[in-house]
Amino acid sequence: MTSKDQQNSHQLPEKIIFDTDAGVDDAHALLMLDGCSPRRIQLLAVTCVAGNVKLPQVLKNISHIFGHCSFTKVPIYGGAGRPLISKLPPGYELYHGRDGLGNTTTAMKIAQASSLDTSINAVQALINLVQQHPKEVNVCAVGPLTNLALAERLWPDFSRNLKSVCIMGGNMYGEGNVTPSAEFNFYCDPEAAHIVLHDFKCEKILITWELCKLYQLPQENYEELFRINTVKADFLSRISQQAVKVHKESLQVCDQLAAACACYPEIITKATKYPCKVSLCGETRGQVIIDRVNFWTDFPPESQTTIVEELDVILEGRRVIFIMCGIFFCCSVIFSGPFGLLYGKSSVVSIFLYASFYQG
Ligand SMILES: [Ca+2]
Repeated sequence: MTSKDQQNSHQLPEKIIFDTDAGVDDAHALLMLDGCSPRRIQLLAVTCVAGNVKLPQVLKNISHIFGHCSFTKVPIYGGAGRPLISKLPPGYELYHGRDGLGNTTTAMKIAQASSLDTSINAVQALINLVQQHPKEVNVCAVGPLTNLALAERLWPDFSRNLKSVCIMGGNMYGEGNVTPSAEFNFYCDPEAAHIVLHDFKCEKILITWELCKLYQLPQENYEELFRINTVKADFLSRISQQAVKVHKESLQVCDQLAAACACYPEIITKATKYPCKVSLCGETRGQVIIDRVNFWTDFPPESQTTIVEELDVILEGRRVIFIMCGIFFCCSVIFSGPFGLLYGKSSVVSIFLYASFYQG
């Protein structure tokens, strides 16, 4: 990035680590980060964790995704192969496919990404990178939080030296998607989620399951996106076919929102900080418990979590595409055609994805 670019973007790119379990929405999110790089973000590393699929398949999937983006030199690290205490639950195969990417990789021999670094574990890589860039690193965490919890336990100053962590996981009204009360990422490793929500001392932004349900991508939008004639659009279309078979009327958007908020936190228009914990027992295991009425008087204020309640995806989304595509406002007519104001809450995702596709 030239100094002129930096001047134009009014700020240095944010340093981001993408912590992932490599499902379909993780792939969308990673390509969105690609669309924001290098102008808005600098991706320091991809750290992998077992979740949607087992760890070897996560690494295979990330290698596959890297074949469709420009992050070829970004190091990939393998992390926790299972949750801290519980057994990894079955992934949502019906949606993500047996391989996590819509059954598109099962029969394929995928070349290992050249940037896969097996010399250290993802947990150590997280610690090293935060030590190299204290208070500058933002983690976008879109899988179970096992790697982050282990990093905090290995180095107790880990979270204190993070800039922020933007998490897709948990819930704000107790609604679940794998049990009546638990969302998948938090249900995979409730103890790890509890450590992050209770102990982490950096800014924590939580993109909950209920928020994601508000911003699904309607069928007419995702079909339009998948028809765009680029390598990225073709890839995302192929890996998403299994998912849209299950929910034909809309494409579920989860990890994409975490990536959007990590790159453009200004799209968050309504959010409240609360003391949060995670239920570790019984039928509510994995559910986020939010203290909205100040029962936990000893809860440290620096450990509170920001629960995102609304996103202004329309205006900011339009601005985002101008920044990412490097075009002037007068071109907005061209780009806001099918993805403009009329599409309401889903526009940001359309626009982010569109920008990713547009770049190629
Ligand atoms: Ca994920």
